[in-house]
Amino acid sequence: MKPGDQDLLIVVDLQYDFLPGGALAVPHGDAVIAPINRLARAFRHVVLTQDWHPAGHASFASSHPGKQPFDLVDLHYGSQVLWPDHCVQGTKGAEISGELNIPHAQLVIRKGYNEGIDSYSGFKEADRQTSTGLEGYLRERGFQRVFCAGLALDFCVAWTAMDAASAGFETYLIEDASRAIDTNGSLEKARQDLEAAGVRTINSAQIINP
Ligand code: VGL
Ligand code: ZN
Repeated sequence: MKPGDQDLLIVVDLQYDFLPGGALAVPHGDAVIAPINRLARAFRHVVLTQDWHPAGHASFASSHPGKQPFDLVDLHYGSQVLWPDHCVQGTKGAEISGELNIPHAQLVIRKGYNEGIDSYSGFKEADRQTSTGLEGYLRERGFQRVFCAGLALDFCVAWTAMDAASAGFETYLIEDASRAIDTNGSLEKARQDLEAAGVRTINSAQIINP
């Protein structure tokens, strides 16, 4: 499993708003920082994703009068979980954590910047049509295997991994380097969807101490 030149690590949404004290803090989200820093040293190629919403984004409960965070609404592309305002462009909460130590990361791909469409996946927005361009980048770079880790396991990490798999990359989700939000059964559902998509779950020890 030792990473080679055609392997890519995607570090998903390691931003202050998903860390303790943040607007949408993932329980124990900070526990992923040390394993991700260790993993990143084993990968020559690393890409970061960054959730990057305009104020008033359609995924914010505050944009829907009478709704609360974690409620569901129907948007034009389907069902959408509503969130507290988070990762607003240019704010501290949207910054990638300074504790992440990956100076060799090659690309930061932003997502969720279209006001009316959410984007859990680093590849494709929630309308399942609009592309971020990441698939073309990975293809052009010649990567074959994609390893995903970060926050949150049941949303942005899962969707990114599933889209990597459906784009034809051999895809792994590194469980001990990810943490879930787990709202309304989302973690169990993500596990089923990941398995159905052919994403393999592994632990960082299988990469670092093979
Ligand atoms: C995420 C909910 C809303 C994530 C992003 O990074 O998993 N979750 N926006
Ligand atoms: Zn978001």
